[in-house]
Amino acid sequence: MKMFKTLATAVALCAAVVVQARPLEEIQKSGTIILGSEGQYAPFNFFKGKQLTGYEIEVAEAVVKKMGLKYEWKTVGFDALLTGLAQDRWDLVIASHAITDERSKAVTFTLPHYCSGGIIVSMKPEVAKAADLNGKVVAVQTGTTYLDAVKKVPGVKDVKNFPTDEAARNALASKRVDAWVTDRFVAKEMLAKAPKAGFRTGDMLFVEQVASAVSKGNQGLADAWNKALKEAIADGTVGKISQKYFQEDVTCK
Ligand code: LYS
Repeated sequence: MKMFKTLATAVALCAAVVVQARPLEEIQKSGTIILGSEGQYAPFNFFKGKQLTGYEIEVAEAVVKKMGLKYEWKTVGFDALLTGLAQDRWDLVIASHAITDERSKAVTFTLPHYCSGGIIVSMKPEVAKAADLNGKVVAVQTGTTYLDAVKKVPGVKDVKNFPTDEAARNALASKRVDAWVTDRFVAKEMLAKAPKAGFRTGDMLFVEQVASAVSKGNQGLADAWNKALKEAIADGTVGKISQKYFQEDVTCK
């Protein structure tokens, strides 16, 4: 009896730990793909009232339509999104994650849906280049490639982490930091929306390709997504969405 109980506990533990990502066939059978995003990163993914929207939200919805599926969105903090794939909380994450070697160890990336990079934003003309960050305090969102990049800039006095990109921006606006590093298109949109706020963009620190991610090795799903994404780029659907949000084409050329 005791042995049986131990065995039963072991089986239950295994079942709890080994969560299997849903393969494409299973998603197709259910008819609905579960998508994960952040919802706090305008103009890529954000809430307009109760409605989740933005460049990559609209791109995802167009891609899913081409895949012949319905979608259901889940939103959580940026930091929890990729781990949620391994826990099978959603089938695919689209939340402005750049393709990096580190992340590629844990997840499988699809083809990129935009090409961009990290840019320096400050309120002083003398803080514009990487070298200008020497002795300065810089704000970034936790878990981002901006954090990794700023850590590598020699002489930075302090890197302050914030749970959202908006909180990092607010730290700059209230002059608690000297600079903020964010995505170049996020900065572009912000400057266009608030030209008198006193923000200025400086140099780009690095470039990156941004893609969605599926659970590590869920290749069937990645392939189906890639095929539909290619079609959506080729037929101009993605280009139209890009023009709407950025007045330019942000796809990778
Ligand atoms: N593209 C950056 C990265 O891959 C930032 C994404 C930030 C989303 N709020 O980490």
